[in-house]
Amino acid sequence: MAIEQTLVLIKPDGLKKSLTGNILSRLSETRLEIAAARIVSVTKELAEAHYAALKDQPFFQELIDYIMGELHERRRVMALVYHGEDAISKVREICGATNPEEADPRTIRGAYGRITTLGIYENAIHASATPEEAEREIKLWFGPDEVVYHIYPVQETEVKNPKRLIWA
Ligand code: IDP
Ligand code: MG
Repeated sequence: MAIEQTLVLIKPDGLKKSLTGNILSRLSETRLEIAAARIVSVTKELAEAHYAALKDQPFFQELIDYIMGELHERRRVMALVYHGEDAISKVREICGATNPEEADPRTIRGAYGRITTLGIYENAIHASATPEEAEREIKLWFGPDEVVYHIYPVQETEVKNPKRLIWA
Protein backbone atom coordinates (compact mmCIF):
# COMPACT_ATOMS: atom_id res chain seq x y z
CA MET A 1 0.00 0.00 0.00
CA ALA A 2 1.49 3.28 -1.09
CA ILE A 3 0.17 6.82 -0.97
CA GLU A 4 -0.02 7.86 -4.59
CA GLN A 5 -1.37 10.65 -6.74
CA THR A 6 -2.82 10.17 -10.20
CA LEU A 7 -3.86 12.51 -13.00
CA VAL A 8 -7.42 12.32 -14.25
CA LEU A 9 -8.72 14.17 -17.30
CA ILE A 10 -12.39 14.35 -18.13
CA LYS A 11 -11.98 14.49 -21.90
CA PRO A 12 -13.94 16.85 -24.22
CA ASP A 13 -16.58 14.20 -25.02
CA GLY A 14 -17.27 13.84 -21.29
CA LEU A 15 -17.77 17.60 -20.95
CA LYS A 16 -19.86 17.87 -24.12
CA LYS A 17 -22.15 15.04 -22.98
CA SER A 18 -22.58 16.69 -19.53
CA LEU A 19 -21.00 13.69 -17.85
CA THR A 20 -18.77 15.61 -15.42
CA GLY A 21 -21.04 15.00 -12.42
CA ASN A 22 -21.57 11.34 -13.26
CA ILE A 23 -17.86 10.73 -13.73
CA LEU A 24 -16.94 12.50 -10.48
CA SER A 25 -19.59 10.44 -8.66
CA ARG A 26 -18.12 7.23 -10.01
CA LEU A 27 -14.62 8.35 -9.00
CA SER A 28 -15.84 9.14 -5.48
CA GLU A 29 -16.50 5.40 -5.03
CA THR A 30 -12.72 5.05 -4.71
CA ARG A 31 -12.82 7.10 -1.46
CA LEU A 32 -9.75 8.94 -2.70
CA GLU A 33 -9.33 12.64 -2.10
CA ILE A 34 -9.29 15.30 -4.81
CA ALA A 35 -5.98 17.16 -4.37
CA ALA A 36 -6.31 19.51 -7.35
CA ALA A 37 -8.82 20.47 -10.04
CA ARG A 38 -8.94 22.92 -12.91
CA ILE A 39 -10.63 23.49 -16.27
CA VAL A 40 -7.97 23.65 -18.95
CA SER A 41 -8.02 24.96 -22.50
CA VAL A 42 -5.65 22.44 -24.10
CA THR A 43 -2.95 23.83 -26.39
CA LYS A 44 -1.31 21.73 -29.10
CA GLU A 45 1.92 21.81 -27.09
CA LEU A 46 0.22 20.46 -23.97
CA ALA A 47 -1.67 17.80 -25.93
CA GLU A 48 1.49 16.60 -27.69
CA ALA A 49 3.49 16.60 -24.46
CA HIS A 50 0.77 14.64 -22.67
CA TYR A 51 0.63 11.94 -25.35
CA ALA A 52 4.34 12.07 -26.32
CA ALA A 53 4.73 8.31 -25.79
CA LEU A 54 2.12 7.65 -28.51
CA LYS A 55 3.60 9.92 -31.20
CA ASP A 56 4.37 7.00 -33.56
CA GLN A 57 0.86 5.54 -33.36
CA PRO A 58 -1.29 5.82 -36.52
CA PHE A 59 -4.05 7.50 -34.49
CA PHE A 60 -1.77 10.16 -32.93
CA GLN A 61 -3.08 13.17 -34.88
CA GLU A 62 -6.72 12.22 -34.24
CA LEU A 63 -5.88 11.77 -30.57
CA ILE A 64 -4.36 15.27 -30.39
CA ASP A 65 -7.44 16.76 -32.11
CA TYR A 66 -9.68 14.81 -29.72
CA ILE A 67 -7.97 15.86 -26.48
CA MET A 68 -7.81 19.49 -27.70
CA GLY A 69 -11.58 19.41 -28.15
CA GLU A 70 -11.49 19.91 -31.92
CA LEU A 71 -14.09 17.15 -32.36
CA HIS A 72 -16.48 18.53 -29.75
CA GLU A 73 -16.54 22.30 -30.38
CA ARG A 74 -15.26 22.71 -26.87
CA ARG A 75 -11.57 23.22 -26.28
CA ARG A 76 -11.73 22.16 -22.66
CA VAL A 77 -10.88 19.31 -20.37
CA MET A 78 -11.29 19.03 -16.61
CA ALA A 79 -8.01 18.03 -15.00
CA LEU A 80 -7.88 16.57 -11.48
CA VAL A 81 -5.37 14.99 -9.15
CA TYR A 82 -6.66 12.15 -6.97
CA HIS A 83 -4.66 11.36 -3.83
CA GLY A 84 -4.58 8.35 -1.52
CA GLU A 85 -3.65 4.72 -1.07
CA ASP A 86 -3.10 2.94 -4.39
CA ALA A 87 -4.72 5.86 -6.18
CA ILE A 88 -3.33 4.87 -9.58
CA SER A 89 -4.78 1.35 -9.76
CA LYS A 90 -8.03 2.29 -8.00
CA VAL A 91 -8.78 5.00 -10.57
CA ARG A 92 -7.68 2.88 -13.55
CA GLU A 93 -9.95 0.08 -12.38
CA ILE A 94 -13.04 2.26 -12.26
CA CYS A 95 -12.14 3.80 -15.66
CA GLY A 96 -12.07 0.43 -17.41
CA ALA A 97 -10.26 -0.76 -20.52
CA THR A 98 -8.88 1.67 -23.13
CA ASN A 99 -11.18 0.33 -25.85
CA PRO A 100 -14.67 1.40 -24.71
CA GLU A 101 -16.27 -1.57 -26.50
CA GLU A 102 -14.10 -3.96 -24.52
CA ALA A 103 -14.48 -2.09 -21.23
CA ASP A 104 -16.73 -3.65 -18.59
CA PRO A 105 -20.09 -1.81 -18.87
CA ARG A 106 -19.94 -1.04 -15.14
CA THR A 107 -16.80 1.06 -15.64
CA ILE A 108 -16.76 4.72 -16.70
CA ARG A 109 -15.44 3.95 -20.19
CA GLY A 110 -17.76 0.98 -20.60
CA ALA A 111 -20.76 3.11 -19.65
CA TYR A 112 -19.92 6.36 -21.46
CA GLY A 113 -17.32 5.64 -24.15
CA ARG A 114 -17.78 4.90 -27.83
CA ILE A 115 -15.71 4.27 -30.94
CA THR A 116 -16.56 6.80 -33.64
CA THR A 117 -17.10 5.78 -37.26
CA LEU A 118 -13.61 7.26 -37.92
CA GLY A 119 -12.22 4.79 -35.39
CA ILE A 120 -11.43 7.26 -32.60
CA TYR A 121 -11.75 5.85 -29.10
CA GLU A 122 -13.86 8.49 -27.34
CA ASN A 123 -13.51 7.05 -23.88
CA ALA A 124 -14.47 10.08 -21.75
CA ILE A 125 -11.63 9.88 -19.25
CA HIS A 126 -7.85 9.68 -18.95
CA ALA A 127 -6.08 8.24 -15.91
CA SER A 128 -2.34 7.74 -15.33
CA ALA A 129 -1.24 4.12 -15.67
CA THR A 130 1.98 3.96 -13.60
CA PRO A 131 3.67 5.96 -10.82
CA GLU A 132 6.21 7.32 -13.33
CA GLU A 133 3.47 8.38 -15.73
CA ALA A 134 1.47 9.95 -12.89
CA GLU A 135 4.43 12.07 -11.75
CA ARG A 136 5.21 13.23 -15.28
CA GLU A 137 1.57 14.04 -16.04
CA ILE A 138 0.77 15.80 -12.76
CA LYS A 139 3.84 18.02 -13.24
CA LEU A 140 2.69 18.76 -16.80
CA TRP A 141 -0.86 19.79 -15.91
CA PHE A 142 -0.39 21.40 -12.48
CA GLY A 143 2.03 23.63 -10.65
CA PRO A 144 2.83 22.81 -7.01
CA ASP A 145 0.72 25.80 -5.89
CA GLU A 146 -2.38 24.11 -7.32
CA VAL A 147 -1.99 20.74 -5.54
CA VAL A 148 -2.87 20.59 -1.83
CA TYR A 149 -0.53 17.69 -0.92
CA HIS A 150 3.01 17.46 -2.21
CA ILE A 151 4.25 13.92 -2.69
CA TYR A 152 6.97 15.13 -5.09
CA PRO A 153 9.69 17.49 -3.83
CA VAL A 154 9.13 21.22 -4.22
CA GLN A 155 11.39 24.21 -3.85
CA GLU A 156 10.82 27.90 -3.28
CA THR A 157 12.01 30.34 -5.85
CA GLU A 158 11.98 34.12 -6.00
CA VAL A 159 10.03 35.44 -8.97
CA LYS A 160 11.06 38.94 -10.03
CA ASN A 161 8.37 41.26 -11.42
CA PRO A 162 6.17 38.56 -12.89
CA LYS A 163 3.38 39.77 -15.18
CA ARG A 164 0.07 38.22 -14.29
CA LEU A 165 -3.63 38.98 -14.61
CA ILE A 166 -5.47 40.53 -11.69
CA TRP A 167 -9.12 41.60 -11.46
CA ALA A 168 -9.49 45.07 -13.00
P1 IDP B 1 -5.16 4.61 -21.80
O1 IDP B 1 -5.88 5.93 -22.02
O2 IDP B 1 -6.08 3.52 -21.37
O3 IDP B 1 -3.95 4.75 -20.90
P2 IDP B 1 -3.32 4.59 -24.07
O4 IDP B 1 -2.78 3.38 -24.77
O5 IDP B 1 -2.39 5.37 -23.20
O6 IDP B 1 -4.62 4.13 -23.24
O7 IDP B 1 -3.93 5.54 -25.19
C1 IDP B 1 -4.27 6.88 -24.93
C2 IDP B 1 -5.58 7.19 -25.63
O8 IDP B 1 -5.42 7.05 -27.04
C3 IDP B 1 -6.74 6.26 -25.29
O9 IDP B 1 -7.40 6.62 -24.07
C4 IDP B 1 -7.63 6.43 -26.49
O10 IDP B 1 -8.38 7.66 -26.42
C5 IDP B 1 -6.62 6.54 -27.62
N1 IDP B 1 -6.33 5.22 -28.21
C6 IDP B 1 -5.56 4.23 -27.70
N2 IDP B 1 -5.49 3.18 -28.51
C7 IDP B 1 -6.23 3.50 -29.59
C8 IDP B 1 -6.55 2.80 -30.82
O11 IDP B 1 -6.13 1.66 -31.06
N3 IDP B 1 -7.35 3.46 -31.70
C9 IDP B 1 -7.83 4.71 -31.47
N4 IDP B 1 -7.55 5.39 -30.35
C10 IDP B 1 -6.77 4.80 -29.41
MG1 MG C 1 -2.19 5.74 -21.18
